[in-house]
Amino acid sequence: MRPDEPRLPAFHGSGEGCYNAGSTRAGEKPDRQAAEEEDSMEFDAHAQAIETQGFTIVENAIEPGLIDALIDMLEGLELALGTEPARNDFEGRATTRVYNLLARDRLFEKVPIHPQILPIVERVLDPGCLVSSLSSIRILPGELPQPLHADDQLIPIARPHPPLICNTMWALTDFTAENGATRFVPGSHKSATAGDLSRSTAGTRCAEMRRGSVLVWDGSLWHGGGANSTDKPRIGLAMNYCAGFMRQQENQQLGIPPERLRAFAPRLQQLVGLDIYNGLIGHIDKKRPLDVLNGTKSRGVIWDVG
Ligand SMILES: O=C(O)CCC(=O)C(=O)O
Repeated sequence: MRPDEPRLPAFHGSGEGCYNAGSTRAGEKPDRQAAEEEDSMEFDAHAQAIETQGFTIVENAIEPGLIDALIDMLEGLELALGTEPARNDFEGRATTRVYNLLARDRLFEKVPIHPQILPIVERVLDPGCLVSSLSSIRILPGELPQPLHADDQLIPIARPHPPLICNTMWALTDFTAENGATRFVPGSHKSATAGDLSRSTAGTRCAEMRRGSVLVWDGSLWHGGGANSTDKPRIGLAMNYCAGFMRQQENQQLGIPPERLRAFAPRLQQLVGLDIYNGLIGHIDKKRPLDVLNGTKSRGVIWDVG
């Protein structure tokens, strides 16, 4: 936030490597249940903020070691892939992006299931939510503001509507007003129209946050990457989720090799769409995709119950 902007309520992650300012007094350790209850109340508060204002920032959510590893990995990937900026205004002519990250390296498997972020997304959507896409966004010096948009604006459903998409931006570097921090229009998730695709920053606020913090928003919120007037890149990870009954933005089942899918943690397998939603949606001949992939016996679908 800019200093003249009202501060968001301060939330503190309590994951490994994070200092949770409110959780302990010196020499005192809360028991596991108390810590879980405290986390749960924080997740509720974040979900409530998304409901009312369209966004929240989870400060210090990600372990510094994971941030370092992600930065190194992305640098290596961009070099290996020869990644260049796109040639369109939306992706940015001075921005590099690497898509389909779950297929690139096992390190990225930690991202969709992060214990300080996924519970918030599960509250905004529901636990049957899916990974919609996972990509990196490196805004280079000289980039202009991205056109203002809503991530659900290609979905032909009247607005406003309940959240269908819940997206997150992981700050791998500090995000500042000068280096391209994401800009957004608070409350616009309740608007009857989507973003106007203008580059104007009038009426927008800036998600200034420290490296390791995460911006989480309702997919109806108008937003866009900021301009970078510094001499250093702004690096973010766009970890995006959608409702379990929707089509994912990146095709996870074909885009990730079967041997990689088989090795995912069970929760990640669900999140990429290898389970069925509400006991039915996504089945193959009444089997879960995961059972088809593994040749294992399936529990069947909701029709088989009772
Ligand atoms: O890079 C950002 O801060 C936002 C990017 C974004 O909203 C998008 O590419 O859809």
